[in-house]
Amino acid sequence: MFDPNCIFCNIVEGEIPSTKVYEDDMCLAFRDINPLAPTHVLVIPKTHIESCAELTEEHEALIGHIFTVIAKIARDLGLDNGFRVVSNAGLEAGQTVPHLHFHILAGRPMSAKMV
Ligand code: DGP
Repeated sequence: MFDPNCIFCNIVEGEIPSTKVYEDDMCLAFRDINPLAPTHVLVIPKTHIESCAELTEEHEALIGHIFTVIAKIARDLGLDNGFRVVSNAGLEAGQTVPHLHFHILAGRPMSAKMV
């Protein structure tokens, strides 16, 4: 579903430009506009889901697919030394864009939380 007021839905539609890393029928990956690590990619479902707190059994295939895509992106970008995957849900987690997204972060030591 498309939410016209959602930044990431508008990125999916091409109304807002992004630097794409990967795209298929179900998901899109693009560079974060405000990178917090040398590699900082966001992977989102094309359909509007507010956060991982909204997920139900009907989304299991989609989320499984997204993690397969995350592994592919990590291989394609050569993240051989490791990477972190983060998904913030809700205000207290610091979620700023209410469209489910998975941060992929790599390229510097990340012992402390930073997204
Ligand atoms: P979060 O705090 O988990 O909701 O992270 C949202 C991320 O989305 C944040 O790291 C910045 C990124 N972001 C916000 N607006 C845009 C945009 O218009 N383009 C891109 N590429 N990234 C965006």
